[in-house]
Amino acid sequence: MATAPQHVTTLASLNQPVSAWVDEVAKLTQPDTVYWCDGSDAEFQMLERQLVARKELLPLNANTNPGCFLSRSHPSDVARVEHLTFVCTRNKDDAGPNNNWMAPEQAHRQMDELFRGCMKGRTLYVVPYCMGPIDSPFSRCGVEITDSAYVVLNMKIMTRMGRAALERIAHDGAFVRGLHSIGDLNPDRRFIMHFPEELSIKSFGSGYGGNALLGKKCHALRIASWQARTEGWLAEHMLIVGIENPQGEIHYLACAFPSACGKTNLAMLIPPASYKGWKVWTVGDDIAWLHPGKDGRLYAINPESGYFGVVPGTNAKTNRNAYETIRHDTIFTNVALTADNQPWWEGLSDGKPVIDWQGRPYDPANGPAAHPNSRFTVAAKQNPAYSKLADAPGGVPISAIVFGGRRRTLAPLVYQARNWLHGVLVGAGVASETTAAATGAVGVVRRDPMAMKPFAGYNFADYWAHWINVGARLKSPPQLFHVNWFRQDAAGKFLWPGYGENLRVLRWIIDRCTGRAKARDTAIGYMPGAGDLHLDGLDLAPGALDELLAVSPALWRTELAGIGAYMDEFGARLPKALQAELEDAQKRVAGA
Ligand code: OXD
Ligand code: MN
Repeated sequence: MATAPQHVTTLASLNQPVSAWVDEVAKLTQPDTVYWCDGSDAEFQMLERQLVARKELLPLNANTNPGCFLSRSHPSDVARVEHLTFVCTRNKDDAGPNNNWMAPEQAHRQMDELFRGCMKGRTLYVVPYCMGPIDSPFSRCGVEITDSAYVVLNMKIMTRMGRAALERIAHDGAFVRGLHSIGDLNPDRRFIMHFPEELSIKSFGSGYGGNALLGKKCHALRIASWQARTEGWLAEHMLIVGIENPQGEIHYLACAFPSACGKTNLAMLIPPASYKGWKVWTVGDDIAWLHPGKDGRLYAINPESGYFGVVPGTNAKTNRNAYETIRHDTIFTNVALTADNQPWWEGLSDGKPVIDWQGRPYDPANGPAAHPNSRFTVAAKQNPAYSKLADAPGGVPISAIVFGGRRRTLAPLVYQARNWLHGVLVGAGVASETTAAATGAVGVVRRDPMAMKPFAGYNFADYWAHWINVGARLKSPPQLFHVNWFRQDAAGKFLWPGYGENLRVLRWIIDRCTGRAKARDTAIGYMPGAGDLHLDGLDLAPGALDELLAVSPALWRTELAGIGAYMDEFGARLPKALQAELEDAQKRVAGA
């Protein structure tokens, strides 16, 4: 093994339990070199240079996109792999019917065989990271060991990574252990295993963000949701956004939508022209850790420090903030290239692709030029709408929690739950059409409670019970809502324009929280009447608003029966209160 440079020895000596674990992993994986990451900019640039020299990172046009690079993944490694993702608890029922399960001993045995000798000829990078602001009591730390320098670069952007995190680990005395190798990228030897009882993760055979950046989905959602239940908080697949009205009053919303359903766009929304004086502040675009505060409100931090966002569809009109954010110092993964080496993707208004995401001359017969799940990785601080409170150790107070999904039919533009328990039912009943963020068929409606189907690290029945308990501890809980930006008419045309116009719906939501807006009491919850939304300057197709705000009792009877059948899968563990709430909802719809 190569001798460690001086600063590396110093880092290793900062933390005995981490270095003991690193030694153990190095013995198993047999790397040529062990490198402890300090998280400095110099280190980031050194790794970039190494990847460029190996042609694993392509510098993009330095005039138009300074500091930007393109990475191309193996064509079979472009998304999360839910069928290869496991939660390994001693008792199978603790993982629940919502997770793939394997006994921990078997999973360790199988993974250790894959990891044995897998880093020969490679460098083992030790990546200490902190999820959340370094000085927040709500933050939690981990160490990822990986043999991918691309992962190190992404972890530096997405987390507080390096020396400061290692110092915090020494202080906390606990950390999540994440072991990752890209292996040989063979999908038959690809597994993402979680051991919540041991606070550890083993991921092999993929370099894709959601499978390989272990701080993100694996730690901040699957392991953290387990930790959160033990410690009395919530780890959720939610953006956090601050909406400031012209009077300077700011309300923070946490919104749970499934992957690739516009969380990044909503978190960075640009107000419509007629909303003069309104401002939108991004706290987070993907994950929220929510803690009951001493004042009885719920407070949120964003555990991440960067965005790993879906690129296609991003342009100056749909999301000008994201568009500005990714103009420099951004890692693009699986986008196409123009003749002058600029990144290109479907939905970008200018330029033409000449090279597709696989590096081939672009030919429309091969499909889209950029992969539909192509991504940008970029520091959150580059966002022009970055909230001043994004790094606040105590987080931001949440006025409303908004659930949503991608539904062509059924779910109206917006409705409000009657109370917290009804809101838990609304969240538990979320269903959405699948997207390219995970491998498998796209556009199929599936149950995705609280947008956490791929990410809850334990049995959903226990998770819903935990939600109910957290609500009971809040004197001033957030109001709970459901939205659907994706309703279509009979011809398949979207009824609602989405993007910046969504602020009109968020305004009604905030006004409901402050008691300023009126609502109709309907069979599924409180809804705006046509005159209750501020739609000035918006040109909706005739009849569109009526359709967007319509509730079909017949369709809802079928939907609630479907939710009931889904919940039955959880058997006796399903909270009785949730079952009773469902029966009440069914009665209301039956009588409508
Ligand atoms: C993501 C996802 O990358 O949800 O955020 O897949
Ligand atoms: Mn996500």
